[in-house]
Amino acid sequence: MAQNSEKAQIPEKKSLLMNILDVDGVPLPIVSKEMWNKIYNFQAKPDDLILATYPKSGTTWMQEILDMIQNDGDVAKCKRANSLDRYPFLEVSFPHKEKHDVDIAIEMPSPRILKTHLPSHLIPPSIWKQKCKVICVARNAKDCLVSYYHFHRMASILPDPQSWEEFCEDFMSGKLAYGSWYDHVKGWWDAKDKHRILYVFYEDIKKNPKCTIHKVLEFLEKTLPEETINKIVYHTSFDVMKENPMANHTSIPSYIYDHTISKFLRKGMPGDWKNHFTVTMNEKFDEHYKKKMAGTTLTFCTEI
Ligand code: PPS
Repeated sequence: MAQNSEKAQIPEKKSLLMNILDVDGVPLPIVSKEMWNKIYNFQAKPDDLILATYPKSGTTWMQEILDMIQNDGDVAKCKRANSLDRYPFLEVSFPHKEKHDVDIAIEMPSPRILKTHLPSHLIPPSIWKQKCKVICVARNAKDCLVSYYHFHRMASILPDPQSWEEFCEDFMSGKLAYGSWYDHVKGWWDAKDKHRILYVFYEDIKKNPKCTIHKVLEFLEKTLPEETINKIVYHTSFDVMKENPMANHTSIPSYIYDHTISKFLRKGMPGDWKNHFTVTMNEKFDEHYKKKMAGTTLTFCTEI
């Protein structure tokens, strides 16, 4: 793997995540591949809530919303630990944790909120069998790509992006960790017709967070006073989360996330892609996008 001299180095014994290997044709971090049997055979419980996203689509944001809902708007409770330590990713292991997240998930008391970047066809079958509720957050491809690029720059657990142009090519051909954005969003979109899935869009949360919170509450069959909902809107806004060390990932060791290179909560705005795409790149991307998304009813907005 190419090393980026800008990046802090992970201590040697912890450098497990960095290579990407295929599982069923989908590139996954090596820590997912190594634990694949355990991950795929994970035993879900009926009251597990699954948060499924392609990377950089608003996972941390929705997690904060869900945590606030689960804790009835108690901000102090939501600051009990940093985002990564509050709820596990099913398929990931982080160098600062003693255990793989799948083991943390197994031991976690219910009610559990479990995150995953897995495409719908690789999800542990017990999640479907137990009829777990799934909240899927999707974000437009261009902003997702830009965010993923900057994340690869600052996260030592991922391979370095060679150049912006090459990174774009890798995104379009589905070579990045978790594979094709196109297949991922379409796969979950189709799955929503067969399972208990609430599919929401990053751009819609941004446009009207309160409306999304209401949808989530309805999906979870929960009610909260309007005052608490207003509190959740405020606490989970970009500006507030950006200053919250338990939500902005600054409490994660800098050898994992180097915020001097790029912030985890970076722009938080639909449309930032315009600051990165050239006209030529944009035309090429749009043409490719049209082919990949032909025949689906799934549509995104790329600015608000
Ligand atoms: S990860 O690493 O896959 O879990 O990343 P993820 O949390 O899915 O996505 C990170 C991007 O989401 C933005 N974000 C937000 N945007 C708006 N409002 C709020 N509250 C918020 N919280 C996180 C975050 O800034 C990343 O996007 P970019 O475009 O890089 O800023």
